[in-house]
Amino acid sequence: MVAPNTSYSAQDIQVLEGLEAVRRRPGMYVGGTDIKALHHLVYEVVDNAIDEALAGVCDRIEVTIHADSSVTVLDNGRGIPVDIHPQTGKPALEVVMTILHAGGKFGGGGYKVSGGLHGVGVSAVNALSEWFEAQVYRDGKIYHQRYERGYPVKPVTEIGKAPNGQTGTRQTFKFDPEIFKESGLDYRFETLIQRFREMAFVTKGVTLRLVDERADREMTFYFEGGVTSFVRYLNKNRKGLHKIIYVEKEIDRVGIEAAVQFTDAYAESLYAFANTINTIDGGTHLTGLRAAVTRTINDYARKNKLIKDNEPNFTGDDTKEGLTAIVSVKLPEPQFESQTKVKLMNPEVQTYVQQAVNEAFGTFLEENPASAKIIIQKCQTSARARDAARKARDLVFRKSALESMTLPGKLADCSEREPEKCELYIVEGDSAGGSAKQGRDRHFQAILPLRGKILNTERAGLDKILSNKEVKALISALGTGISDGFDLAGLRYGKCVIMTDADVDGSHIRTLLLTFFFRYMQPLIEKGHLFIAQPPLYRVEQKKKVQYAYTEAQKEEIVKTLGSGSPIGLQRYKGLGEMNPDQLWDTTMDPSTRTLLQVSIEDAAEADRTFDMLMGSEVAPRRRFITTHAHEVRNLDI
Ligand code: 0RA
Repeated sequence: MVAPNTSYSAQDIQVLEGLEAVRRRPGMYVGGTDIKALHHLVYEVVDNAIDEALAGVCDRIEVTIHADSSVTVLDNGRGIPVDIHPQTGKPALEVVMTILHAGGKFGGGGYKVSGGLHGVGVSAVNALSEWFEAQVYRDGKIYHQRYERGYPVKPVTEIGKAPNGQTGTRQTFKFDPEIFKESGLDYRFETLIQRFREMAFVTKGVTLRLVDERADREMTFYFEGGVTSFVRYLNKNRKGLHKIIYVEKEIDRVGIEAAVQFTDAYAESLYAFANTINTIDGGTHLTGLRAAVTRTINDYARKNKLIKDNEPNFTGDDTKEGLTAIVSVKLPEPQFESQTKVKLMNPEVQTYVQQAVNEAFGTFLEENPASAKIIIQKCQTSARARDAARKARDLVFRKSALESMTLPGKLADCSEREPEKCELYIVEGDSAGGSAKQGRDRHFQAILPLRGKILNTERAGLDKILSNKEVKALISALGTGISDGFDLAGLRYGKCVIMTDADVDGSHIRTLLLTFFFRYMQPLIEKGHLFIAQPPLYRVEQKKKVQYAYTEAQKEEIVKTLGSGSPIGLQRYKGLGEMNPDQLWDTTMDPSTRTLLQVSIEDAAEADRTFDMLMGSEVAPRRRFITTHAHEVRNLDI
C-alpha cells in the first residue's frame, strides 16, 4: 500500500484507519460483499446527487455502467466544493472522498437522502473501489483527483476550464475485485432500473438516465407528475375508478406528496417513501395516509347518508380493496426504526400526512359526487365480501376442528414431524405427482399434486379463493391459514417448493402460485420458505455416462465438450412426467445435488406490478411477458 502524502498528519491517520476499517469489514458499511452490496455502492453515489436535486440545484443525473463494469455518476449540481477545509488543510473534495462520514458536514441542511438509508458516505465507496476518479465542474474550472483503494494518488488538480458556467460532479469508480470476490459478480441493469425509476417518481422534475455500455441499452426517467405518475404506472393494467387524487403540501418543514386512486382490482398497492427511500415497512407516513383515506370516506358517507344510521363505519380493511396510493415525505431529520431504516418513526409526520390527505381527499369527494359514490360502493362490496369470507373461513376452521385436522387426500405426507426438516413439493399435474411420489425421500419430503391451473387469484375475491378445491388443499397442507389469519407458527414444512414443467404452461402455473403466495401468505416468502425447483431441460448420454442440462446454453456446452467421437443420446424433457422417479430424484429433488431458487421479494412495488401484468385483465401484456421470459427462470424476479 502506498502512503499518499509525504507528511504524516493526524488527518492521514484518520484516513488510514477509516479506509482500512471499511475494507476490513465491508459488511458494516455496505452490508456485505455480495451483489446487493455491489449495488449499494452505486446507490450511495447516486443518493448524493439526489440530495443536490432535492436542494433544487440539480435536475439531471446520468449513470453509466461501462464495459469494464466501472460506473460513472454525472450530475449537474453545484459541484462538490474544492476550497480548503480549515481543520485538515485539504480541499473539501479530498476530505469528502477520504474521511468517513465527512460528506454531511459540508451539506447546507436540506433533506438528506445520504443521511438516510445508506449514509456511509462516498468515502466508503472509494475505499471499496480499485480506483475512483472525481471530476468537479465549479467556478468555471474543472478539478480532478484520482484515488486507488481509497487513497489519493495525487493532490486535487485543476485540469481545464468548465464551459460557460457549467457546474456539476462526475464520479467514476470500479469496484475492487479483492473485496467483491465472488466470480462473475456484476451489476444488474434491471435492479438499477427499478431503483432509479422509483427515485425519479419521488424526485419530481429530475431526469435520471441509466446507460449500460455492456449491452448497448439505456433508459431515461422523468416524471412531471411525480407520485401521480407513479400511481398511473402501478395501475397501468387495472381500471381506475376515478381520476387520480393528488396533494402536495409543506407543513412545518415537512414536504408531503401523495396520490390516491381506487381501481377495479382487489389487491391493495400502497407504497411509502421518506427522503426518496422506499420504507418497505411503512411507518407514520403510511399510517397517516391510511387513516385519512378511511376517515374521509366515512365522514363523507355519513354526511351524505350513504351509510345507514344503524350501520357501522367502514373499517381500514373495507377501504383498502383496490386502493393504489403513494405517499412521499421529505423531512430534515428522519428517524428510522433501526439500522435497516425501512420504517419511518417521526410521530409528527402522521399528523401532517393525515391532515394533508384529509383535506385533498375530502375536497375531491365534495367536488366529484359521482366518483365518491363509486368509491363508497366499492367499500360496501368489499365489506360484504369480507363478511362472507369470514363466515366461509369459520366454516372451514370449524370443519377441520371436527375432523381433527384433516389433510387433503391427495397429499402424500412425509413421516418426519419437525417442520424445519420437512419439505413440501407442490407439483403440477397428477402424472408428475406420481413420479415425484415414487422418487422422493418419504422421510422428509411430501408431495401435493395440483391439477391444472389453479384459480386466477388476482381477479378473484377472498371468498372465491377459499372455495377453490386446489387452493383449499394447499392451505390445509401448509397449516398456516391465510391473509389476516396467517400464522407462520402453523407451517408444517420449512421448505415449500414449487415444481412445474419448464415450459410456458409451467411458467404460468408457477406465476399463479407465486401470485397466491404473494397476496395471501407474504410472510412465507419474506421468511425464506418458498422455493422453485429446477428440473433439467435435457438429458445427454454418451457411452452410458449421463449428464443433465438445465439451460439451452448448458446443453450446447455439454454436447460441444463430448465431441463427436461416439454417438450422443439427447432427450428433451417436455414435462416432469417424462422423467422416471429416479431421474427426478437425481436431478431435481436430491438435496445434495439439486438447485433450488429461493423466492424473495426484492422490491414489492415491482413484484406487484409484474403480478398484475401477468394476472390482470389485459391479455396482450400477459402474452408478451410469458413468451419472452418463459426461459429466464434462473433470474427469478417476481
Ligand atoms: C457539499 C456542499 C455543496 C455541494 C455538495 C456537497 C455536492 C455533493 C455532491 C455529491 C454528488 N454530487 C454533488 N454535488 C454537490 C454546496 C456547495 C455550494 O454551496 O456551492
